[in-house]
Amino acid sequence: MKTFHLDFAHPVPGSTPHQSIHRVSWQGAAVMGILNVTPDSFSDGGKHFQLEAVVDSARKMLERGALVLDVGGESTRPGADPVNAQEEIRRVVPAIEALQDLNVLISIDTMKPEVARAALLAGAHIVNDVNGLGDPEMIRVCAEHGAPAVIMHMQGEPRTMQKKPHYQDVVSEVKGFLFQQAEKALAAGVPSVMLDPGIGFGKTLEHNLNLIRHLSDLEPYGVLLGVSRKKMIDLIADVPEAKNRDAGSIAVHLFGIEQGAAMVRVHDVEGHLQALKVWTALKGQ
Ligand code: HH2
Repeated sequence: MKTFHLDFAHPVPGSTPHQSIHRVSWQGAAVMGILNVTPDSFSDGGKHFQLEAVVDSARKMLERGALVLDVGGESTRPGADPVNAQEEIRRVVPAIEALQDLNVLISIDTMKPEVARAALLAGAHIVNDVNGLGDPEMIRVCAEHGAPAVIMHMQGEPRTMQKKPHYQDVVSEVKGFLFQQAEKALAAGVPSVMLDPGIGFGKTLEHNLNLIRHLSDLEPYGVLLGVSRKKMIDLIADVPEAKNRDAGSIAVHLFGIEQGAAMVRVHDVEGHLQALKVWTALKGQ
């Protein structure tokens, strides 16, 4: 089974010193649990608006085996209205502070450098940027705080990205963008990066399928795959309600792990870990 790692400038939960940095390592694919603190997220919006509910959900995800919790304060579902930085900070900072006692790795899911900075100061450890570090200030924030970044590809912006996605060659264009951003970030002092093709972010079903089939093209970087409850499952299997799409999500994620994904971003942590354990046993690993 392949070993993956993320490097941090400072000690974080689960890290061990490794030369001049602190390293979190894992074998096979890890699970990142989604903790949205938004009133309008497409599948779990509103549920975590109370702090006790956030901590309760987080604790359950950890007990079930999540390695990272991904806290987000702005919905990026297709057509979502943007939220200003102040409001996003008001949503995520108290949640991140409330999670500190759990001693868990936390990523902040944001496109805004000021939100990332506030979240890192409040105790987050990783920046998950669906805008792929497109704002150079985001690279500076990660480098200054010694925090790894998840670099995701998106064509356009959430409000309009699904109107007319277009590529000449989706796999090589997405790979070209991700590698270029990864090199920029590492050269600027970001300690470590993971790459994410951005399923559903300015992509048709065909684009998504093609990218998932070619995930291994993104190695040698660690790859994050996020398909949990997305429209893609509905388009394939006719499941209009997002909350009913966990079975399809698990199927896509296991396929992605077979292609080399290091981490999957999911709502249903328990279901994914059950499937992963069975799949790993079958593989004899
Ligand atoms: N997808 C969503 C949000 N953040 N981050 C990464 N790295 N990869 C993804 O695929 C990804 C992401 C959208 O899903 P969700 O958080 O469930 O919904 P919403 O944006 O409506 O809150």
